[in-house]
Amino acid sequence: MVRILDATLREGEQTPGVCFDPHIKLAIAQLLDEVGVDIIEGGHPAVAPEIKQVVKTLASKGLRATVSAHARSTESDLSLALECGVGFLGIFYCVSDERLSGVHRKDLGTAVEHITRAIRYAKQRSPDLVVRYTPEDTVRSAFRNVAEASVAAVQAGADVISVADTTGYMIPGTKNNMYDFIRRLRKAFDEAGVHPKLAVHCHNDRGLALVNALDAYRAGVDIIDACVLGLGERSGIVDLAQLLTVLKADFEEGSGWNLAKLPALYELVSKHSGVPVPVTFPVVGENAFTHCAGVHTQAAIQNPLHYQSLDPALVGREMKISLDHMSGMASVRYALEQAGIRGLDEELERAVLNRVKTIGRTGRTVGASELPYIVEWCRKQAGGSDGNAG
Ligand code: HCA
Ligand code: CU
Repeated sequence: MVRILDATLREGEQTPGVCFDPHIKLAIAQLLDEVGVDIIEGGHPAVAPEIKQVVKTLASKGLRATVSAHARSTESDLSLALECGVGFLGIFYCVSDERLSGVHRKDLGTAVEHITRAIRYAKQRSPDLVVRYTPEDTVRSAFRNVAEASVAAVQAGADVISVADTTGYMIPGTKNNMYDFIRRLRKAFDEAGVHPKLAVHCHNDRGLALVNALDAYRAGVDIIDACVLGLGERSGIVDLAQLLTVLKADFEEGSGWNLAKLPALYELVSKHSGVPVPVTFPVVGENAFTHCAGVHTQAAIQNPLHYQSLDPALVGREMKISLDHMSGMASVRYALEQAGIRGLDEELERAVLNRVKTIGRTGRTVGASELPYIVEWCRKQAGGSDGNAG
């Protein structure tokens, strides 16, 4: 079983303009717990006292999920994180040659010394803590640096090594692909006699975060990071709902997940992040299970699978038919049936369809609550013209 780490409260808050109130963070964590994610990254306690307070409160909330804190490899960052009582600690330090010489002004040996000291310190203070080490920008760093730092990190006590595609750089089918990277790293670990769990953190700069995460899954990673709405730096990371849905629907993962909670989770996060859910967003978008064109609706009404490959019930949703300029008679009849409006003759049904199409051409759809008024209007027009004729 793969495990899921949700990073909405940490990486998600690195989305420009996103800052959740502490009580909203608790509500988000509660829903994440109900969905069934395994690890909730609560924040980076050294960033602000309010963040530390939230991480600490989350850690003592008795959630089923393990609460995690994010930290640089400095003693002050680590102390603040450890004071929160978390069960999981993520330490990151970039070991690319460019970063080592340009930013850290250290050689690899000194950097490794720094990283291992931090891990030993954390493990000494909290022996049961699960420690993850991330060589930031893993996939663009020299492989030998990543391998050397990671092997040393594991020998110092790290339990998990995370492969971060910090800039959304990997492309399946090219030499820079996540599957081969994970396999190569696992081999290097085996050769060094260390056996950490592997995690993956995929950014979405090329729109390939989910595909790369699935590539990592295929290569056998143990933990996958995701965020609600795919929030995060720049184009964010893997979208949680899409990841969970694919893993459950197509890979038999997540027997304990309750994906029917996803719509409520997305509504909450969208409202308080100010990031709207695009209508076309898979799984949770307004249109994700809505059929529009006459040909589609006619077939979907008979059997939704003609035009759906996912069961909306999996995520607590229903198939919908859109009433607009694309509608045909089947759509109108279905909508009337759904609204409990029965006994219309064909002429009246056609009048309703014409009205729906006219409204649709103005660029909007007809909602279920509007339909009875259209029926009433059309009935009156028919009655009126009957009257005139008589
Ligand atoms: C960051 C970068 C990070 C770290 C991931 C990790 C990334 O914002 O600190 O610590 O596992 O994408 O590399 O999110
Ligand atoms: Cu990131």
